[in-house]
Amino acid sequence: MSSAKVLTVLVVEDHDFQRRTIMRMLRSLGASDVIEAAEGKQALMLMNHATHIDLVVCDLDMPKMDGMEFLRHLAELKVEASVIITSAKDRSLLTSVEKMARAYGIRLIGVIEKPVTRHSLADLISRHRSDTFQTKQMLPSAPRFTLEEILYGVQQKQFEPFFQAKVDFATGQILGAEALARWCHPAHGLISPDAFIAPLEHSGNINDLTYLMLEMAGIACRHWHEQGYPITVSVNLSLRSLTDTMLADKITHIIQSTQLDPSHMILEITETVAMTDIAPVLENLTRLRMRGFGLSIDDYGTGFSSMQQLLRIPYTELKIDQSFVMGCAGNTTLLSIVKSSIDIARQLGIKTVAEGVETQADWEILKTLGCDVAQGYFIAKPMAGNQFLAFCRSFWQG
Ligand code: G
Ligand code: G
Ligand code: MN
Repeated sequence: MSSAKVLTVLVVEDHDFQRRTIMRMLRSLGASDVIEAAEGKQALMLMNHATHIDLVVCDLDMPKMDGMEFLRHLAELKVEASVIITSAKDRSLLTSVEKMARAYGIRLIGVIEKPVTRHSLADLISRHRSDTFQTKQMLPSAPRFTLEEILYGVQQKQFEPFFQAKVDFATGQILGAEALARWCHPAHGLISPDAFIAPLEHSGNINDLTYLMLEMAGIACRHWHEQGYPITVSVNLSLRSLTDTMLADKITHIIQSTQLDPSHMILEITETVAMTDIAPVLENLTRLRMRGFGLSIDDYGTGFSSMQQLLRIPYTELKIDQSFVMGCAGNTTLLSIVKSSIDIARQLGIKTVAEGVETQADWEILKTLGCDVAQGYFIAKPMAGNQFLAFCRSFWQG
């Protein structure tokens, strides 16, 4: 924490002794200002009146207002602070609280099982720092864009794919990369997908971006092949686009124009809640599979009728969602979900990809379980096209 500048932390904890302990640890970790509240109402008042709070460390089990209600009010206040939850409850319960907090739009950096240690706090605070650093890098002033601005950006081809490596657990070799859209805004710099995917999807304009991504990812992958790296590229497809029965032809056409063989492209589709219009989706995906494209079920485990979807669609790959992968080495609930996902994939004869591998410990256990492919910060973050080629050069095991 040597780079510590100002870090104002609010500790919400009803036990005096625990609260003081946490406050002491925070100070020793370089927090410049630590304020306290013994219960939720008082904390909310402080949030309303305090100048600025960067981080809230909040207990889950409190009398009067519990941690969950506190988080909901926090979300309603639309405060920018990051949140760390502490609790003595068991891990599976904490996982649902985590999901709830995220669903409320809380910037949750993690959950600490009590007793809180200096080490676990230090770990999450450094994550907070890199998060805010990244957010600042990506979104200088967190601009919000109108649909017109986004569409203009797409039309001007201001979007480009960043690439995140996918690596073979068994050999450590690079197998491919996932293309993740970034908007290189002429005035605001790099903008991440949360600012543009949803507006494009909801307005029925996501195809414009998808086509651009397919073309640029295809060209990049073709280039990697020419440079001696015969790897795959994965592109995210919005389920919405798949209701148009012309999509498969359009995609085939684009990939043909880049001279990439479809067997080197994987299309990732997120499983979502009950699809009513499943017939055209099946037609598109089956046609794409027949033409040699790989099909990946993205964010597996977060959707609805997982099993049913798997049986209907000829997937070649299953991507275990990062919410189950991160920290699975130290969490029996997560681990059992990961295991059963690997089992299902094995029974279906398709590959498993663990997304969100961040630590050596998670890498080791996933490898032992027989997971095929790793993707995550432990290996590499998404990077620009030219950087990715340099990464291949340094990482390649020829
Ligand atoms: O790095 P990351 O922040 O890139 O991506 C956030 C989310 O945006 C992910 O869920 C990812 O699937 C989605 N995403 C990234 N690029 C694309 C894209 O080109 N098309 C679609 N539909 N989703 C994308
Ligand atoms: O398409 P999908 O929802 O699977 O998009 C992957 C998302 O996960 C991207 O936003 C990508 O940046 C992010 N991601 C990939 N690996 C990691 C990781 O190890 N840690 C975290 N926090 N995010 C990751
Ligand atoms: Mn994906």
